[in-house]
Amino acid sequence: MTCRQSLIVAASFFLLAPVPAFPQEAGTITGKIENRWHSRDPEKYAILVYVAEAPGDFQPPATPPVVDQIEKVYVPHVLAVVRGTTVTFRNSDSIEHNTFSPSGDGFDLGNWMQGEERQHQFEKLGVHAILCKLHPEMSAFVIILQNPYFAWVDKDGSFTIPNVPAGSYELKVWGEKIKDLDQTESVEVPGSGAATVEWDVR
Ligand SMILES: [Cu+2]
Repeated sequence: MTCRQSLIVAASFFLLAPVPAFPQEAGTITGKIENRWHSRDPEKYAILVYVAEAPGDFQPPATPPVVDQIEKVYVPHVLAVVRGTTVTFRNSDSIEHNTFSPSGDGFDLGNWMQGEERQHQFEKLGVHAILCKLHPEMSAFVIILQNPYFAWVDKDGSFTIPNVPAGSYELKVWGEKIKDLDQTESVEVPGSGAATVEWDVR
């Protein structure tokens, strides 16, 4: 191969090399939430902050998250996942349990024994109260979201939602003690860096 031919080969290789996809501009939503119930007991009165709606289709996780039943308590007590996610409900107790939801999708997985699991694929957006017909004191919440841009508020009220595509969004909150679930906060996410939100949640 002549020097000239080598140059042509090298040049065509360069031209044919895959062009990396233009990276989508994304920023972070960070902020602080004030809420009297959450500041009283951040674990008991957990607060979820989420982007109400974002463009695009979002894939549920390949591995179904698990909600366990341990000593007559649902663990975790609250779970937030995107629409279409299948959740595994497990019974780790030596007694029989049931799992049903009177809200959202509205389903009853029946009763089952220790070591067994049942699954439900969640389709309706919003809050699903999870209950056991055999033990009225047992409860959990599965929150079905349109997109994966959400965060649980830290003990001190702060939160961070990373990698949100640049754009204008409405933030919403969910918590067991939050009365007005329609209250929103507008946020403008930059192409890089952070948008900061200070939010007094009723
Ligand atoms: Cu039970």
